[in-house]
Amino acid sequence: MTRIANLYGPEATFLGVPAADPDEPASWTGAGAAIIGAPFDGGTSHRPGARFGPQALRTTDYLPHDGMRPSLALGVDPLIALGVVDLGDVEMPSGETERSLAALEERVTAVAAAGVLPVILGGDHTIALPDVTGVARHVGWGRVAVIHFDAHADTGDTQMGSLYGHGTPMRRLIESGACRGDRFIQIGLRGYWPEPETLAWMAEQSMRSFEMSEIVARGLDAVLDEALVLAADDCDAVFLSVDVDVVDPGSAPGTGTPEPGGLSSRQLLDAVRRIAMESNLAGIDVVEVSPPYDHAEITAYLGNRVILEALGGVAWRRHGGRTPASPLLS
Ligand SMILES: [Mn+2]
Repeated sequence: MTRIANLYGPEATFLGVPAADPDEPASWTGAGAAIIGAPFDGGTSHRPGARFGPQALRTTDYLPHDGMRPSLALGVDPLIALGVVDLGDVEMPSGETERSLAALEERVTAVAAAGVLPVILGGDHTIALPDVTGVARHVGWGRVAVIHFDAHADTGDTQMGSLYGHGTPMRRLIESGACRGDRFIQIGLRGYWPEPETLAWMAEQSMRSFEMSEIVARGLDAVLDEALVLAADDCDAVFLSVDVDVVDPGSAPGTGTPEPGGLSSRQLLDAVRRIAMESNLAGIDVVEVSPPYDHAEITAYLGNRVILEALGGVAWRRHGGRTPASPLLS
């Protein structure tokens, strides 16, 4: 199969990083991280459009698309330091969920097995199932902790009668044993779903779900302290899954299931950076950016920066940037 640059748009790589061809391992196995587009929104329960997410996440920026992004805060350029490449999109036809998820799992598994950090651009949250599964196949079954930012738990048993959809991937992952329920950490839940039966199932798995009410009461820093300790306990790596709807719809309107009262953009960016700096990240996905519902590219800009903060933290950890505090503030 020839490389698919962007399934639904003109050819472009993430902020201009080099393109790599999945069928030519020499073009990507030496990279520190690889972008994988997952343009699938067949699992949405409400507003679609996340299939256009990968293209928006790759290209929404006012700076030159030159493959360089030196971080002011971290003193390191993650795209250069890690040698990030872009493998293009996986072919994921909206009407063929299982075929689409299998294709993505195969791609993520191959990237992880090569020792390259997979960074998957969604797509709706259905893709977390193949994303975490592929990483677990490399790191070890049940050896990956998940830190999951979301307004919703995504632990439904079924979604409109289907096992696969953006409301069910976290249950499928725990059922399969790819990751442990008691190392599954959720941050930002709120609103009016799921129902008590699903909450009871989550409690049986010993999932740790930090609802917005707890974050407001304790502060996000204290929550992250606890989350990072739990994620590092008897696991070998962390998968970071960021559903952009964890952020308040006022700052992230372009998404399928907006739930008022979320994190600020600043909180999410700082949290993602800190997790990447303090964890052994083995995979990242950023999901549920739906450009047709966006305004002034607010959500696409945020998603692009979430990816850069995550990569920045990884680069800082691996390559030793300067201390994160700005000298101007000392
Ligand atoms: Mn989600």
